Amino acid sequence: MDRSITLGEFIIENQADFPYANGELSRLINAIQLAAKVVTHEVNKAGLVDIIGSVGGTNIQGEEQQKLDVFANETFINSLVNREIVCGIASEENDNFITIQGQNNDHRNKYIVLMDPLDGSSNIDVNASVGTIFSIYRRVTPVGTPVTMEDFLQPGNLQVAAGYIVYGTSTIIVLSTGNGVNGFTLNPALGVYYLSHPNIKFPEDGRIYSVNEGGYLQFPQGIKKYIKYCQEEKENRPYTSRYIGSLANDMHRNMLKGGIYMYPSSTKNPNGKLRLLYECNPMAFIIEQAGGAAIDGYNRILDLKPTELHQRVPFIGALVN
Ligand code: P6P
Repeated sequence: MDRSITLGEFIIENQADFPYANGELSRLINAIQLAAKVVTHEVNKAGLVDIIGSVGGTNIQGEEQQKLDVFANETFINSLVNREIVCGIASEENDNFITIQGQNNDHRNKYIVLMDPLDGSSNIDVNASVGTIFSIYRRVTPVGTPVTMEDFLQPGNLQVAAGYIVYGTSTIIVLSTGNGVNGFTLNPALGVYYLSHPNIKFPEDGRIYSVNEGGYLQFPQGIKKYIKYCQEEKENRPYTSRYIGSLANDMHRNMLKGGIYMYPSSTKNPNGKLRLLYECNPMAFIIEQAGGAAIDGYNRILDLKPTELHQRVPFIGALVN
């Protein structure tokens, strides 16, 4: 069996794919893969040490912060801050963005990262899979000045890279720099990620639909009709319903097996629940690179102009056939 290349080798071989490349991609992705290893270690022993449960606080989303949320957030931030690439970070767990001055306090770093450090954290206490979602942009305000909100409120079509990590039966980093989607599986014994899912593309067809059907009565009529369509005994239906409550894990499965994920608007949540900047945009970038489509019900997610750091939008991500 030919040896799969490592994530590091892959990044170096494809460095030229990253706009304005001068080794920054490898340092940025290196920071992310390192943090993912540390989070993997904690996730895998969460049941054994006092890391499960709530820290007693709530984040800006009004969601109870689980200890692993806080640990993952701090791990990714610390890993990114020390690599002289990133000038700002926004996180689901932080009310405002973080300005990174750089080692000479000169704000010379060029990239910003937005992230959901622990996606699906309600799964922690029941030993179900969780994830991390990240989005990378080049700053738009002048290098040498502190980042501003303008740097973070860029439309998703300006992302230079995006990806997610799923902490499941194995840890996989799925990444795109705009030239296709590739997945890398961690060998925990060696601490090395190997290219395990080259050039991921949605299958031509799929029979999985993912939605929290508990919200059915509050969904728009069109979503209700589509859910009933999935359930009809006709042609190759009923489809299979799969929903794990982690966008990264649900979309990872649907991208590999073929399917649709929906978190629609509802009478309870007119803008849905998912956050545009660090859940929907990075997942939409990956989905489109894998041959799928991602909309808010009417508009392409990547074309939406953000107005707030933690704004929510309805989200539908699916294969296109
Ligand atoms: P619900 C996790 O909190 C998340 O943001 C997504 O990862 C996930 O798909 C969704 O919310 C689950 O929300 O309302 O179905 O529990």
